[in-house]
Amino acid sequence: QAIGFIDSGIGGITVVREALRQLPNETVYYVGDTARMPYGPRPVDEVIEYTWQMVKFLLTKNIKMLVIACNTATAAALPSLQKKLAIPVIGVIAPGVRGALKATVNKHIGIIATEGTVKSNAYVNRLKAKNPNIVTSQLACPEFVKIVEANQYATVTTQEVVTKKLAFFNDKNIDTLVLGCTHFPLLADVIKNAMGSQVSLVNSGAVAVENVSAMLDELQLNNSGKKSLPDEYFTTGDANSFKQMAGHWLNNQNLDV
Ligand code: DGN
Repeated sequence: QAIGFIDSGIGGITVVREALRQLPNETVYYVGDTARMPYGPRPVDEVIEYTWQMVKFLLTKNIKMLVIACNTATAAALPSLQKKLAIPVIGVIAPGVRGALKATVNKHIGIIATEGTVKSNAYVNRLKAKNPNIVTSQLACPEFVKIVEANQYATVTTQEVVTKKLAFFNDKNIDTLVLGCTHFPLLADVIKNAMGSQVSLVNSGAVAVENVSAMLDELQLNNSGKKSLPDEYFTTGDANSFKQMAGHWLNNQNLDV
């Protein structure tokens, strides 16, 4: 049986990249709702509805575990999914919070995410619940999602846009920045250049895959032999451009889209 991954578009591929690295025996089924992205500006009810549509599709393919590889969908739909599904469901926000608490020394943490995730206050509430002394500053960066989906992640203009936007944090004294949108690890180099080497970047997807791994062990759901089913990728948008972009981020694999 495969592990299902869902995102509004290409961003969840950053989580899949970690899964393929950390869990090479496991089969990945991925759905990217590229035709209806971005989810960030959409009302919560709509995000919940679209998320359920992707989940229902994956359930017909008999997945054994679900990873919501999208912060916006995690903030909106994780509780209802966990309540109603019989399989384990893992989101990316709680892992991102843990990663940030582990990384920070001065307790000043920045969060960049979509409008939906920022509005939900999911990161801020969870960070404060774990440690009331944490100081947070969050910034919605919807334009970063567009840059990634347009495959513009390494241009000079992108660096300019990102540096200008992240100047917001110049007077915030943060030592840790949570990439609170799964699209953002694809801009990690550009974000690093903008923030400077003294700020640690937290990739919540990478921490989420550590969770998946632990849960597979605990529930004895590991695929112990070699991968027995091929990975499969699905998009509601253009299959060719998805194949090209996702393939690029997954070490030039020729993906079955
Ligand atoms: N990748 C998604 C996230 O992590 O929030 C959102 C991207 C989007 O739809 N705006």
